[in-house]
Amino acid sequence: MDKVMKSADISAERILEWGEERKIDTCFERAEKLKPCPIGETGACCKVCHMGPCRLVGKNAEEEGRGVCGAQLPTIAARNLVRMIAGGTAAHSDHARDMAMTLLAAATGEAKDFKITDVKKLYRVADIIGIEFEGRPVNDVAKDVALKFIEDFGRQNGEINYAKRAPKKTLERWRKWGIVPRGIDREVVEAMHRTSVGVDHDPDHLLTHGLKTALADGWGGCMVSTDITDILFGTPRPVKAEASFGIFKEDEVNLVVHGHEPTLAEIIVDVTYDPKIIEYAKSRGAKGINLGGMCCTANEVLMRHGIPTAGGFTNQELGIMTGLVDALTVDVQCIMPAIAELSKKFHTKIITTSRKAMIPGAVHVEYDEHNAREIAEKIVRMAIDNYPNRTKQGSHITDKFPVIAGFSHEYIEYMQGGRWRGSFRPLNDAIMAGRIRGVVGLAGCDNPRVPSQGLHRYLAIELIKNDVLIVSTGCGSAACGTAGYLTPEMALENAGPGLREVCEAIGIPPILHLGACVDNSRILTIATAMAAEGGLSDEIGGMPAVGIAPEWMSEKAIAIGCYFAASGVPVIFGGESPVGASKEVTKIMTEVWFERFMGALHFEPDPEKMLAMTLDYIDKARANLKLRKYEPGKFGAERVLMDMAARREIERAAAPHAGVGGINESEN
Ligand code: SF4
Ligand code: MSK
Repeated sequence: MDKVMKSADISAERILEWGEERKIDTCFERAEKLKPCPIGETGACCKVCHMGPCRLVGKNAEEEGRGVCGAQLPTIAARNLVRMIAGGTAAHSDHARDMAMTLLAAATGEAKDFKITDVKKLYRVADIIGIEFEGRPVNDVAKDVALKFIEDFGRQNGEINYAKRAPKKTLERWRKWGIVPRGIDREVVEAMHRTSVGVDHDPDHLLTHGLKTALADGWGGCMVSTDITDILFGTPRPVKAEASFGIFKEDEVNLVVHGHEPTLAEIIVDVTYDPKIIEYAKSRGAKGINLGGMCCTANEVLMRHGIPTAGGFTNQELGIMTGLVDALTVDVQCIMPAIAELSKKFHTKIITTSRKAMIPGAVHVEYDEHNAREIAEKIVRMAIDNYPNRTKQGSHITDKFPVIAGFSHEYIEYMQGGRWRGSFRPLNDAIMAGRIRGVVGLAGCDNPRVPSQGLHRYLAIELIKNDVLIVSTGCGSAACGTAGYLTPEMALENAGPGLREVCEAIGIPPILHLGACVDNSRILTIATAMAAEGGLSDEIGGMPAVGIAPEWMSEKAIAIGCYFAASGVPVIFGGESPVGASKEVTKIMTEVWFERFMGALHFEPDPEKMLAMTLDYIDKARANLKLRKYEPGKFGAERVLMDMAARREIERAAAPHAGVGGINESEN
């Protein structure tokens, strides 16, 4: 990061320069013009009633300042944060609800275009939540699984289904502090109630409910969504694809899926392979149809079908500015309303599809899971019909990089021993021996208020140099992908000696792309498996593991950060702290949460300090676990890592007629 740029992505920067010459505004210019309000930014503004907004500023604001009702700064900052958690939880969990409804409709035959793709995963999930599956028709099991998950939203008392999936000691901590979620909707509603005027004023009490709500997101909404998506569309395993603006083709119809929910996008993928649709594209002068993605819908179809991605959040306007996007179809979340106005300068058609999300200026084609294929076909035809309208207007920047994505929990287990011996033992052993120093979840949005994607990239390189294995999700993955970081060669070129050996032996990149924002739940289940495997911590807390969201912007990121903290992971966010005005709230979220849950949520704008804090947390966890002190290039004894060829040999011997390529070949 020698030069201060708007984006650390060279292609993005070139498109921005092209746009600047033509006075085309993007989020980058708007971020420059519109500085954040310093009072709201640090959590010191309350507007939950119309006696306010009350802004608690000044030297003694924390001790002496009061709003009109008498609320003090810690109460106000805590309330603001809890409302962010509630917003983020609502977003992920409403997505999960839609997935559960689709599973139910697929199981009952009402959504004829959907089917159960991964039966093995369905059975695994059924087993965890106590649904009988042996000897029963697949759709009956799927229906019961869907109904049981739907209960998680409206349950009034008790515990969400997946609470019991957490390590026993982690669950005990949650029970001790009263933060096991009852039902997802209940926790969100209670968060809104407690933070409305004149209700809960104790910052610690408020934040404790914030953690309960966040856990409803992580171990409820996100985990439910990940698992149902795998059941419906297949559990990901590594696929090769490409990333950045060069995924768009000059001579084909470019259709982009953007947002978060994978259901419509999955059917669109299918439609683009339909020979009659391809013929239709050719009749309009194109050589074919090229599907690409943006943000987390991109991550979903990238992981399962190798559909290329144009990148994350801040790339959405820039994608349109290539002039090559014939249609951009959006579902929900992280969609900038600015794209509708921007698209008028080009030929791009913006198509909104969710009944929950419309944008003035966009065309609305409402998605309905009962009629998915017909709607998907209509959208693809709209893109094709718009292809002849393409003009020369546009930056036509076309760089791209190879990526490997698709590392589900199940595949990571498989790659450490194969179909018959899969486990997390080799990973735990490599950490114990000091070959891998620790694990970092690099997640969250990219943000135009910093050199966008730059903090992700800086931290990714520095961490792997330090033998830290990275698991990434959401726009963090996109930032790494559009830099060419998601390839095994990355390990050869940049990883420390221990991590490089591990990556070479298994044939993996040092940065594992785990999926979309909701797939942060995969990190929770991986950490749980590592705890169960033994040799490290017997709960998620205490592992040499840290979560980082260096460029976060969304309320969802706050909910994710808090569910990791409550699960026992120290988390470091970039940017100004949204509770920075209150020392008391900051102390609760760092020191008090660490004492209770072994997790914390820090905010640190300086990337070098973020890196130092991360390595410090990892090294302290190693010391507390009495693991070998990490020294680059010096390792303790550990079992030999099996390479891919050795693993296949074992599988051939154990099951000579079975496929050897993946975890659930027969079902996918
Ligand atoms: Fe002001 Fe209290 Fe109303 Fe908040 S709740 S806006 S602090 S009067
Ligand atoms: S899309 S929440 S900008 S990660 Fe999941 Fe990216 Fe953040 Fe949205």
